[in-house]
Amino acid sequence: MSTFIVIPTYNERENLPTLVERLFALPIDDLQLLIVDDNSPDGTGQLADQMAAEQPQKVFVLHRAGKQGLGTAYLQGFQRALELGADRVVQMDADFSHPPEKIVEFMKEIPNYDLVIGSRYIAGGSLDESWPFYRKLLSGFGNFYARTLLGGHIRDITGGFKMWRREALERMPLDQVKSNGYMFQVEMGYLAEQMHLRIKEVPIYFAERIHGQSKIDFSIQLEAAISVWKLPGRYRGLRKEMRQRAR
Ligand SMILES: Nc1nc2c(ncn2[C@@H]2O[C@H](COP(=O)(O)OP(=O)(O)O)[C@@H](O)[C@H]2O)c(=O)[nH]1
Ligand SMILES: [Mg+2]
Repeated sequence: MSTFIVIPTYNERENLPTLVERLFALPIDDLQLLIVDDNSPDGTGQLADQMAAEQPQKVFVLHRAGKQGLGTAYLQGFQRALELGADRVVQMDADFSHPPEKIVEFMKEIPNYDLVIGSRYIAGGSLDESWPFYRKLLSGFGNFYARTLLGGHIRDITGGFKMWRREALERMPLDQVKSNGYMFQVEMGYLAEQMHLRIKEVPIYFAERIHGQSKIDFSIQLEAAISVWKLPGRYRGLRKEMRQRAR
């Protein structure tokens, strides 16, 4: 069984080597990495190429011409991982906010689910202790806002640490997914529920990055807040189709 971890990177030179080391130290057979780099000015892409040259069966790199956003990085990464034969696909950030060791727990759950989500908003999950109150509030509110507007059961709808079963990703209408940034996570979660995927949330501690800087700015958050409203309308056809199939 092949497990692929898709890691989008933009200026993650200081994080990538340690992350790769930690991932390959996990007790998971047949683990492969796909790094999706957007021509990072700090040379992350070349660093990834070096790693791929050292372990050509285990590390793959997808280069894109410039910074094109997290959503399309994942969509192209998922497609490539499936082409390369992935049975399971993990999505995670490169900055250690998503604890690599949790993937072992995801592996235990995935035989019984289509999608496993690392969740900050279920019992046992939490945000970095050093975050100021307003930041926790903003994150919690954003998540609550999206969940309330969209309905559904996923507690951490804005989170980006997930494991997908191959068949589930293949069933998802990925060609219709339009959002980038935070909204990408929301759209994928919403779609997973509309497709009636079996979803499991596992608690995680979301740590603040130590090296490098966040690439997500206020405009991306604002875009997310507005476009949540548009999602149900955009997928009206899909929801109808799913209702008809259920009959
Ligand atoms: N390839 C690619 N990666 C990106 C882009 N934007 C962010 N990332 C990566 O996506 C992950 C999450 O981004 P980050 O800035 O940490 O978001 P935050 O944790 O919400 O502040 C990191 O691994 C980033 O390097 C992008 O436009 N292209
Ligand atoms: Mg981050």
